[in-house]
Amino acid sequence: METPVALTIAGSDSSGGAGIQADLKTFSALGVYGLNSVTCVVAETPGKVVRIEGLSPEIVREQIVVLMKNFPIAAIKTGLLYSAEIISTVAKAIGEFAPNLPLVVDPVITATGGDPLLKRDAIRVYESELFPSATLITPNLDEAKELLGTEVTSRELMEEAGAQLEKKFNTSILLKGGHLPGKDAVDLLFHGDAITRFWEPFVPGVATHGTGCTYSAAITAGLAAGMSLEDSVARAKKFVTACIANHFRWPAKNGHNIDALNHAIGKREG
Ligand code: PXL
Repeated sequence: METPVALTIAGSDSSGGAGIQADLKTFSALGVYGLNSVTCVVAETPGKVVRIEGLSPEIVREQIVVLMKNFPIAAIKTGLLYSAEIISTVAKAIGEFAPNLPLVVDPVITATGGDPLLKRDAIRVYESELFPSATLITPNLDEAKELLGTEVTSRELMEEAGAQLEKKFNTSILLKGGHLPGKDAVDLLFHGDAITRFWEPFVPGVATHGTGCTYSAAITAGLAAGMSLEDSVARAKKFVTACIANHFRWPAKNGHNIDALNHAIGKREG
């Protein structure tokens, strides 16, 4: 069988565990050939964003167009899109060249360490221009708060918030509850009339980033290979948990150890 091809449109993480780098490693581990359109370059470690520079909307578009014209792309994901202009450009390019492909939108707003990644005025453009094309949107609880204006602090509130998001944006929602206290990290998929629950043991004590990027890339890899949305999410949940459980750790240079996701785990198991 031909190797499936997926495209990620996202930012570059200099520390390699999140962003484009996480997406490409994930695609590779799951047997999918990964293409990319870089939106911005982030100088950072897993805990601290030092500087972000956006690329021009023109070069973001050109990367997408040249790939669309030449590769049999089967699914797309978006990660950090940086600015309102880039979101708008990406939405238009997808509308023009790939209106019917599965599209997973990870609405990246803030880094795991709390540093802002997306410009504030960009959230409304996400809602009006990109969400209408999405097959699936994958907010964590902080992002759900930005999108709904209400805090989501319990499993019960997750059920309400997910249903509201599905209705508001008229598409499937994976609401990720990994930040709630508890021994399991529980996520809810709102897809049509069904709510499906996915859970894996929460892996404590790992200070890393890129789990959201990895999760949405793994879902995209499943869709690119023709798997259903539910099966793609189920496999992706196990994959991201394995990447965390098998994390790398290097000794501190300035008091904090550095942890990073291990995306090669899928290959090791296979
Ligand atoms: O984890 C969110 C994220 C997404 N994209 C890029 C990032 C990060 C986190 O740091 O650097 C490029």
